[in-house]
Amino acid sequence: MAESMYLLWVSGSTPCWRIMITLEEKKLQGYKQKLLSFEKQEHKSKEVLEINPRGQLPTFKHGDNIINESVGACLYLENQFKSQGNKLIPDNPAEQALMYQRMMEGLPFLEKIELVAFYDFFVPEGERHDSALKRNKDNLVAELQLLERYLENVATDRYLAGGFSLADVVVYPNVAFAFAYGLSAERYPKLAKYYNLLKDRPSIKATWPPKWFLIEQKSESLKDI
Ligand SMILES: N[C@@H](CCC(=O)N[C@@H](CS)C(=O)NCC(=O)O)C(=O)O
Repeated sequence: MAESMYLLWVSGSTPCWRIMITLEEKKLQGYKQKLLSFEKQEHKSKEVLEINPRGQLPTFKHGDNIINESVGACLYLENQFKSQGNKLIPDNPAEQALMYQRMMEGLPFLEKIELVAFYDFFVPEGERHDSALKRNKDNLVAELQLLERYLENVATDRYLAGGFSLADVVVYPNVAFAFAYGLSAERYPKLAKYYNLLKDRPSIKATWPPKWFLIEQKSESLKDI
């Protein structure tokens, strides 16, 4: 079954990582994959554009079914392979509601991180303003503080929405990304505990990005947040 799947990905992309974690959790190892390079503009190649007209990664196919949006792909895989591997959407209505809530509200988190970590990269020199950067930082701090509250009781098997679920598949890569860019474990102890508890989970360990995009230049950019 996994042989009919094809993932085009780039290292350090948290949307790509979500699909890879889900494939591991659902025991779909052996899928076809290709690691591409942004530096070489491979995400704008004919091969990618034919499957994903946005020219973005992840680009994902299962047989003739194309589902490039990372969260859509994770939901698709869970639905198609419900009884295979680990269950990622709980049945209990209260648990399911919490899972969807945490998963969906985790989506803008990545942009909030990037607007601080890559501020100089995204905003041309003449257009940078301290007030804009400060607003981006305040938004990120508010998000991180909320996550600290959500993770108040974090422990083994007690993550963002109870047991390991799609909420973690979606949000954890962004948390790891923030720590890779220097986020302080002292200032965000619950997030750090969450980060460390899941670091060695087989699906996460097996798919850990071999290189974070631009990390060479920006690895400390979140240290004062
Ligand atoms: N909403 C998409 C986001 C995909 C996305 O933004 N991918 C980035 C890498 S993380 C990309 O390909 N950027 C290059 C570009 O937009 O040209 C998803 O969750 O799958």
